[in-house]
Amino acid sequence: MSLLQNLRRRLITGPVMQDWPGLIEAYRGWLPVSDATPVVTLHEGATPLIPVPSVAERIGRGVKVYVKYDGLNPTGSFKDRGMTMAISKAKEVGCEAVICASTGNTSAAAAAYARRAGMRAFVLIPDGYVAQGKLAQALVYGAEVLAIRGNFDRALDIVREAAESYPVTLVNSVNPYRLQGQKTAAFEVIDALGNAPDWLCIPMGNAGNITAYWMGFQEYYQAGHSRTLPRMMGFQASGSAPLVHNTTVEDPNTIATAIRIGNPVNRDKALAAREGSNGAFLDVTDAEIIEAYKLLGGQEGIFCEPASAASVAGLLKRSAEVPEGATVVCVLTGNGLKDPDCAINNNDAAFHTDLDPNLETVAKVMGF
Ligand code: AN7
Repeated sequence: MSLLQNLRRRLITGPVMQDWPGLIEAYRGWLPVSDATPVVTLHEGATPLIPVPSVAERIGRGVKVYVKYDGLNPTGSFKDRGMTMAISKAKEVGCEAVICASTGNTSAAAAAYARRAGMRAFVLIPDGYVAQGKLAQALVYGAEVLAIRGNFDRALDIVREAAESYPVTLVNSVNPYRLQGQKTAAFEVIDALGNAPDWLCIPMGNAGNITAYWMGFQEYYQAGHSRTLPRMMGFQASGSAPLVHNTTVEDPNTIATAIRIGNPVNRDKALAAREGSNGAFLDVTDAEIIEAYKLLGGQEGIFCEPASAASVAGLLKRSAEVPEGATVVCVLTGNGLKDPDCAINNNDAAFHTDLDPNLETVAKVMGF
């Protein structure tokens, strides 16, 4: 039975998804693992590809738009895809501690998988710039959290040096196993659509994910699982857009703290993905990010974090260029629950407070 048939069988038999084994088992033949690799998994992957008609309607011309909702992974972001691989490979060689710098999601995923594997997890974060949900996760998952007076880029410099000097394995996306795991998201998109989309819209921070998707699309294409390759459309926040402007940003700033990164480590690979796919990079303002964030939440029932909404904001900004009848996939990299402060401060909800506790008052507010 081919891998694809095997996957389909998994998806249509028995209680829904009950036997999804996690992405290493599902895509074992495509990943650098062997029988000697102890698989550390939280059964990540197999996230849904959801149509978003309200976004498609804004573009018109028969364009179909889906979101790849990777915020439904076990720790709430796409980082789990890379971390199951990085931690499994670290465990394979007897590693006892891992370290990462993080704007939040990597730290949550590293902590969860490392602790599950019985390792210590050290995470360096920019003090005051990590969303509450992510910080809560790192603490609950048992990481040793070091908040520095400095931004993500500085934290990454430090952990790279630490990994050279001390017995700790670096699990940022400079670790090649991370991207290997993350490329499976592209496999899932093709498995779901039967072909690659015309456009793949994705937020960029360190640009590991765009690199991994491009790798995955190319591998499936070369194996004949897709007839086409997508254009890779990468988006950054205007206050933190080093790839868009081909520069380094000393003091990046955006409401989308996940992608508050001024000097992306995967810069060259991201540029190669853009070149190779005839893609494009563009920046979106915080206001545009929040508009897309509210549209997804309020019209589609899909709650993502602001960094993730950059993919939809970017698509809407470039909508005039989408070919008629095209299929577009926007990657929603993280769950909205990660950043409750952003949600509370950016919504158009009717939130009535301090009401008298009786039916009359409630009915009056309801307009009855
Ligand atoms: C929700 O957690 O860099 O371009 O330290 O959390 O692969 O870096 C997070 C990045 C997009 C950007 N969306 O991905 C970290 C971190 C969300 C993210 C990105 C991140 P890359």
